[in-house]
Amino acid sequence: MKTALITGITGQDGSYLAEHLLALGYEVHGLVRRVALEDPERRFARIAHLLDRLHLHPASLESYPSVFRVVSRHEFDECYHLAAQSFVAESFSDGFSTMNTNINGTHYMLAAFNELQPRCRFYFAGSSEMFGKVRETPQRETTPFYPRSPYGISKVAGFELTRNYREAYGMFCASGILFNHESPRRGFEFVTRKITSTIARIKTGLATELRLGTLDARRDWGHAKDYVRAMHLMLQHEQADDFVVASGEAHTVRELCELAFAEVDLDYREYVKLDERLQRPAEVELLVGDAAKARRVLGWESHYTFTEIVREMVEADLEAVHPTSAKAAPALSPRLTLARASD
Ligand code: F7E
Repeated sequence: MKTALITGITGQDGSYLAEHLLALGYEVHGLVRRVALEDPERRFARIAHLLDRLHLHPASLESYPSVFRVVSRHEFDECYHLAAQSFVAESFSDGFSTMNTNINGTHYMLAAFNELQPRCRFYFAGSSEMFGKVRETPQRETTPFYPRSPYGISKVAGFELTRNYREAYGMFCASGILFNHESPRRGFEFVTRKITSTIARIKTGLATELRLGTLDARRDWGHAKDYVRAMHLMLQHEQADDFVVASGEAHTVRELCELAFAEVDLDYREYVKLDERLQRPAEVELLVGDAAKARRVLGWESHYTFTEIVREMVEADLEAVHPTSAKAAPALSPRLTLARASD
């Protein structure tokens, strides 16, 4: 049985990856912030159904000693470093925190593993935001980076740190350059979930409009479930390498609105209002990836289409606002394997 450590296990990707690895027979550990342990109902909502099968360890990506402690006490075959401040707009408001968490946090993880478990395979969550003001279309592994936000800059730094540990110390370090990936577990601040959750509120009379910063930005949207399988495949490959993971299709925010509103027989033009306060100081106009290398080398393929993702998200948000079936909230298991307070 392999053992994996996931940072960011309470997030969208972390929760799907934990499910995937458990299904493959892994022993799954997660790093969680102490504040999350104090508020498990809310903070562990995405992993509530898995809690009695996970090993969670309190640590902060802002504290090297706390990361070092966890890595010194447990042996891991694979580490998936997903934790980050991942909201691009927020990185303009507080670039310093984004840089601190995303760059130093990655460096702490790499340094701790290099010191204590250099044979552990390491995955870094890179991002299409590293391409920013794109130099070529579609973007592939060889496309030069031109980040347009503190978030994008922090991911370029994390990517370069990861590559440097691979080249300098011979560690198995791989980066996924993942394009936007969504699901019903997406945070409400991201545009897909903002749209689908607001549609559910409009449909049930709880909201009357949807305010957005732009309708013209184009993104390559895939499903998070498909993308976590690519993360795992990267660490099974014989050689550490970097891979673009994308659907290869670009859609505008306008098309996303049109499709999502049409799911509930509404016309987006009657509800969507442009609000310049939601515009970013520097927008990334177009991202669309070429995942040919991941398909060819890893045998990765995606299962969900853009329409299926949008439909699933609208349906899930409608169900959340107005449940048709009385589903009991999963109770937190008393068997939750929490590391000791001193861990
Ligand atoms: O924005 C536009 C916005 O916040 C998508 C993160 O996972 O993917 C994500 O980054 C687009 C942008 O995601 C609103 O300006 C318009 O052009 O959903 P988003 P993102 O910034 O692309 C990458 C790959 C990551 O790595 C990131 O961590 O939609 N947009 N109006 C808006 N976006 C938001 N959030 N809210 C609006 O009102």
